[in-house]
Amino acid sequence: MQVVYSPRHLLHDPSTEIEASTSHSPYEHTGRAETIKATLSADEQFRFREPSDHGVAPITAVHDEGLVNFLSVAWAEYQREVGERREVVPDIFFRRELRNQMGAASEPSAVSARLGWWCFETTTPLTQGSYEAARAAVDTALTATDVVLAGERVSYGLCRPPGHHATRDLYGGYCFFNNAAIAAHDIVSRTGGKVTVLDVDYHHGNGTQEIFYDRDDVQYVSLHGDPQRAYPYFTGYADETGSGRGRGATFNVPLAKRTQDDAYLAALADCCDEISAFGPSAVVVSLGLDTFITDPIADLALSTQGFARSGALVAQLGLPTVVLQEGGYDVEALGRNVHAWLTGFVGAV
Ligand code: SP5
Ligand code: ZN
Repeated sequence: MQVVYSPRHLLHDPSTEIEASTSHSPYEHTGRAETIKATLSADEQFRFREPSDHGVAPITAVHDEGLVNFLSVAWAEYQREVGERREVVPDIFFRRELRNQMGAASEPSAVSARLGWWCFETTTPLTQGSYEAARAAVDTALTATDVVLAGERVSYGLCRPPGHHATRDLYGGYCFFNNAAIAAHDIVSRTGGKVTVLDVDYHHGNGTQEIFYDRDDVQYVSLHGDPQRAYPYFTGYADETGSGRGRGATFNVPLAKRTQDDAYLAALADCCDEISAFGPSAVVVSLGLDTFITDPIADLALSTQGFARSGALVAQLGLPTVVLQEGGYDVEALGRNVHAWLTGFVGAV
């Protein structure tokens, strides 16, 4: 299997995360991608390559150009306007209700205001190299897509930072650009075929869902911790099924605390039935391993063997598959869990 990896992910190197009313070392850090790289490198069936530059056009095909432009200048602008900081986090968020009865808002010019305009939460600090790393993650996803469109059955893009929380015009949830959505849209625009994004990260991929919510050419299917108790809280409910032409092309399965392998695999089998009924020509998997039993920020209870079974079940769809890295924060187990999922897939082909 081809693995796409870029050392440029190291340029996104935050030292803090503001979460649960504390400032602590970040769950999403460089060591995550490095441990996955080390584990897969030790198995000769994984062949590594670096991504090629795909430019900005595939990004602005799914994201607001304003978000891309902002991220490209925000860190430097903050250093000039506010002061020298290692990393930059919003201290205000725009909410529509601030202007009730006062007409629409528009983007202000102050960088502090612009942060709150383009970001939705506090756990995604911008560092000096974050934009370059986020661009590399997109190139990683698009290069993995190229591998599959060239005829390989499956490829793996070791994307970092992850992507599925980034909406058309907001970043957050450790995500800047929505790598999976960009890849899915790229497949549709290059092949004309329908695509499914299957999201197995613990967290609902609110960004991917939003980007495709009204479209009938990209299906979004997700299993995740019930948003009644789990981040991102405001999306991922079972009654969110799409709108307009996209009605019926979104499928959410909220899961109970401590869900184990057998129950998870049964839910995943239902998802695979939905995918087969949609009839896509390719699948993009948002692969999060934060469903693992000892993940520090989640509460499901999958085992490493459960990941192997998940990969095998997805392979049984019989479709060209681009697997892209999302979350997974038990770093000690992360490499072997990714390895289990991918070898589970290959073993079932
Ligand atoms: C890509 C991805 O997995 N993003 C996840 C972002 C989640 N960030 C906030 C998590 C809040 C978790 N709070 C639980 C505290 C346990 N100590
Ligand atoms: Zn996650």
